[in-house]
Amino acid sequence: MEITAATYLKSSEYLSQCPAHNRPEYAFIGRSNVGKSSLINMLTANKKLAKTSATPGKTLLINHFEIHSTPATAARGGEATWYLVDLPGYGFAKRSKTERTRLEHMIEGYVLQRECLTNLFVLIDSRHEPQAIDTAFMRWLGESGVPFSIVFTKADKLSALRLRENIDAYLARLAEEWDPLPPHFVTSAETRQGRDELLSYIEHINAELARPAANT
Ligand SMILES: Nc1nc2c(ncn2[C@@H]2O[C@H](COP(=O)(O)OP(=O)(O)OP(=O)(O)O)[C@@H](O)[C@H]2O)c(=O)[nH]1
Ligand SMILES: [Mg+2]
Repeated sequence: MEITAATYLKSSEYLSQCPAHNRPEYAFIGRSNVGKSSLINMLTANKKLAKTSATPGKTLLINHFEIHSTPATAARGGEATWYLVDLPGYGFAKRSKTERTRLEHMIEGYVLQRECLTNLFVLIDSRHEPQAIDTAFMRWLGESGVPFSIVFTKADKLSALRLRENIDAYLARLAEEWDPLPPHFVTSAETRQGRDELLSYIEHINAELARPAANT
């Protein structure tokens, strides 16, 4: 799939302010600073689309981007329009209790009630061991029936060997709880590793949703 246009649409504090839910929507979530905004920029090949920062806590609203794409081959269907959503990070200790609660409610309302949310990508820093905040979040998604996939980020910060070891260890830990494991991707916003895989995953889901049978 080729992205032909990617534009910022709007930032919302409440679900009711989000754009009309008439498109497939893919949202990015994870701890503060894990690389959500950078990944959106990497996928759309536009470094300025989503605001990134070396300081955690940059994204504070639900940010919608409208994406237009064309299929890799004609066999894969026609042009598509869909949304990418950049969400605030969770688990940033330096926020006030009031702000943390506000963000938690915002994220929870969005994740549970956004009707067109097709898939949530849960981002995990590939350098880190499993953290309770992430595994508990994924457990909650499973219990709530929210479809999600895992995206390991910042792969460029590790040697190929360490990367493989870390991801295998992470997946082994998840396998204690999940069968089958959620789909997973290994990415780097620096080297663009994982871009083709993520885009074809999205393309595949978009094509499934566009099939006439899905509309009846
Ligand atoms: N080396 C490397 N750095 C990355 C990568 N992805 C993100 N970063 C850096 O990590 C920092 C945080 O990136 P953001 O994309 O702003 O992270 P975020 O998850 O959107 O953060 P919040 O909005 O604060 O929750 C920035 O300094 C990025 O340049 C990556 O794949 N490789
Ligand atoms: Mg961000």
